[in-house]
Amino acid sequence: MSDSNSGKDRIYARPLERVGGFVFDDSVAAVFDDMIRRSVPGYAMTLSLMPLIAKRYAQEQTRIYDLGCSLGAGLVAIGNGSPESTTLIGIDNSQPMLDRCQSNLAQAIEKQAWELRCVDILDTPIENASVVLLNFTLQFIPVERRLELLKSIASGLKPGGVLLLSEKVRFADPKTQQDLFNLHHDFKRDNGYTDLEISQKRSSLDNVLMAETIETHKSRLSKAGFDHCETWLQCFNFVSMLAIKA
Ligand code: GEK
Repeated sequence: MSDSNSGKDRIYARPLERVGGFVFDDSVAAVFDDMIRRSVPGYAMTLSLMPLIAKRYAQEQTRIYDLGCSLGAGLVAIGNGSPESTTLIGIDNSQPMLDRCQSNLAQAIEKQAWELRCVDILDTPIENASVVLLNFTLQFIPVERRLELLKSIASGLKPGGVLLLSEKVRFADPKTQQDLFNLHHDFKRDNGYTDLEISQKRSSLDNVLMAETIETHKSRLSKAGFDHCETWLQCFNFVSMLAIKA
């Protein structure tokens, strides 16, 4: 990421009288790279392995979509492993994110054509796709609209295409849920966040980020039209899944 994205996340460092719902505004976009790397265990590894996934699944003359592309880290990673004839399409409904994404992609992507669209991913037709990324984005979509989104992705994928779905998850077993929740907080503390920052951020995400179980995701992916689905990476309560259209 370029210097314009290198701000340190201090958004919840001071006590707030009222913690509002989390939004992807300019202040978040300015520190987002630091925020996601210090908050999401496995984020860097997910990105680092995306080129291998692209090498195996991206097809000539197809589109590669990143739904909720933020600053473009996923597009750059997947672009690295994809044929030159692919077109990279980044979708996000936060203009501050896309403004920064635009300059990141201009510097990082040389091979492929690319375009960014500031729209809701629920209003985005998926066409002629071989790889679709939902890298920590489905969790922000209302639960009752997730199936229609996945159906639209499955129908827009070519045979042999894949959806890479990364999510924060929860666990049905209360002890497992508590233990992995605690480990996630240990990860954040270890990365320099204070208990105040962790608790204010958690409040801001209440009813904004809705985590589901791995089983719920797998069953929805199957209903949506994916033929094979498996977790390929898990770090505490964060997972990445590969859903394949036969
Ligand atoms: C990465 N994938 O760095 N329509 C379009 N965009 C949306 C919507 C929506 N309905 N809802 C949320 N977003 C990225 C990280 S961040 C994950 C993804 C996180 C966008 C939102 O604006 C934000 O940029 C992104 O989805 C989620 O690999 O913050 O934990």
